[in-house]
Parts: sequence; structure tokens; C-alpha cells
Amino acid sequence: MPKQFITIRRLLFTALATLCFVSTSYAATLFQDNFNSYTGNPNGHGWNADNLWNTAQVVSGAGSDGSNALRITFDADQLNRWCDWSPSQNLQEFYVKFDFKMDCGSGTCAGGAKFLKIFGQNASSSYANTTTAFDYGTPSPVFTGLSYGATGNQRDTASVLWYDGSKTIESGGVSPTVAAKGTGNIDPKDGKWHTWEVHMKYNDDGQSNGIYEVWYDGVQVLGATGVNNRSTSSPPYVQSIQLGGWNQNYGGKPYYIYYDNVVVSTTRVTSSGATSLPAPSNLTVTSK
Ligand SMILES: [Ca+2]
Repeated sequence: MPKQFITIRRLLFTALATLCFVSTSYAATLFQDNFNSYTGNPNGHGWNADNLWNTAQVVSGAGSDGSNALRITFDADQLNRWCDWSPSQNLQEFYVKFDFKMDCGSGTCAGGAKFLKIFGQNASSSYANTTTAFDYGTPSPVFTGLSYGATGNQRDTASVLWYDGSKTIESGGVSPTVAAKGTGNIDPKDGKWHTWEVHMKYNDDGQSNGIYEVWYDGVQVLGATGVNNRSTSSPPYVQSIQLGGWNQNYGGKPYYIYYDNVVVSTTRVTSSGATSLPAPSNLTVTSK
């Protein structure tokens, strides 16, 4: 075979091998959407969104970099304004990260909202949910803590790991170890983009080895291990990850939460959007 052919073949092989290696490095990403390829209702783009009120809409130019972003409108009380992603695989442990912005419109964002809710798979009315929400109970809602259920077969929001490091655990529930904490309530209502990250793991059957970690703008505000966040009768897997969600006390003045650059992954995502297993940057294609 002529030397030129061999050289081209080696070049192609090396290029393919490089592509495969880079691709493998990003295999930890399970789902991502920067909303830049479409506008309107996100249904059909990997999401299951509110079709009844169409309160979840991808808006042109709304992102932090002028790209498209998802906007969820909160204009009523005790209704769901949601946008869900459901994994196609059984997901016991994962990271979810996104950018978000509060837009208070002509009001003061006076309503609480679920913001980010993780629903566990439901088996015969046994389930385990996790919530990071804007607190309903204050006139100017803020993030106060991560809530989940620590007892029973229908676990939702009865226990709270507060961002000041304290915890409120239901009677009879396992008290986790809180190794990382923030300084207290988090108020993102400054009209600027922020980043929210959650790492979650369901405990194995009969064990208390669940995990919760939360970062706000890259700063860790919660780190809890030894969590018991499901009963053995609940599947240890995620049903859906929901943006927006149940809200109340909005006070008659609609407000909006924008979301962008959503990534669900099996390892923590770096600020550049890559997973924490970085793609090699020093690869070159050579031939002899
Ligand atoms: Ca975008």
C-alpha cells in the first residue's frame, strides 16, 4: 500500500479515536438544554410542560448571554406552573445545574414557588420527593432550605435541611450529618442571573446513605450525608425533575422565573458547562 494511503488512514483513525475519547468524556451528561434552538412551549424538546395555561415558554433573547431561555410565569395561586424532565433510565444519584433569574415584573416577586422539585418514582402510593423552593411563608420569599421526607411511605416536605446548617427532622426520622452549610436565607431577587446546583442520592434499601448537596453561584450552601430520604417501599429512582411548580401568595402581581443552561449529569458540572471529567485540551492529530 502506498505510504500516502497509510498516512491518511492513520490520520483518520487518530481523528476518530480522538472524537470517541472526547465524546466519552462527556458521557456523564444525561440531559441538557440551553433552549437556543426553539421558542414557545418546550413540549417535544425533551420536556413535559404545562399545556393547559402555557405558562412555561421558551423566550427569544431572554438568556444571560442574549440567547433563548425558559420563562415560567407565576400569575395565580395554588396552581402548578411547571416544566418537567423525566429520565429514561433509573436514576438514583445525579447532579442538576441551571442558571436562573427572578423577574418581578411590576411587583416584588411576592409569591413562593417550588422552583426545583425532584419527584421520586411512585409505587402503589409510596414515593419520596425533594424540594428546593422559595418559602411560601414570608412576604418576600427566599430560599431557606432543602425539604424532603424522612419518615413514612409518602415522603414530601416534612423535614428541612436549612441553609444555616440547622435541620428540622420529622419525629422518628433519621438525622443526617450536615458537613457543609451556608450563612442562612438566600435572596436571589436582584434581577440578575444566578446558578443553582443540586446533588442528590436516594438511600439504598434499609440504609441511611442518601446525599444532598446544594451550591448557589458555585458556593456550597448545603452538604448532608447519612440521609434517609426514602422507604424501602419507594423505588430509589427519580420520576421527574421539575422547574417551576406549585406556587401561592403571589399577591396579584405576576412574576417570572427564567431558567437557562439546564444540565443533568452523573458528575458535577464545571462552570464551562463541561462535566467535572474534563475533555482533554492538549490532543493533536499526528502521523508518521
Ligand atoms: Ca440559552
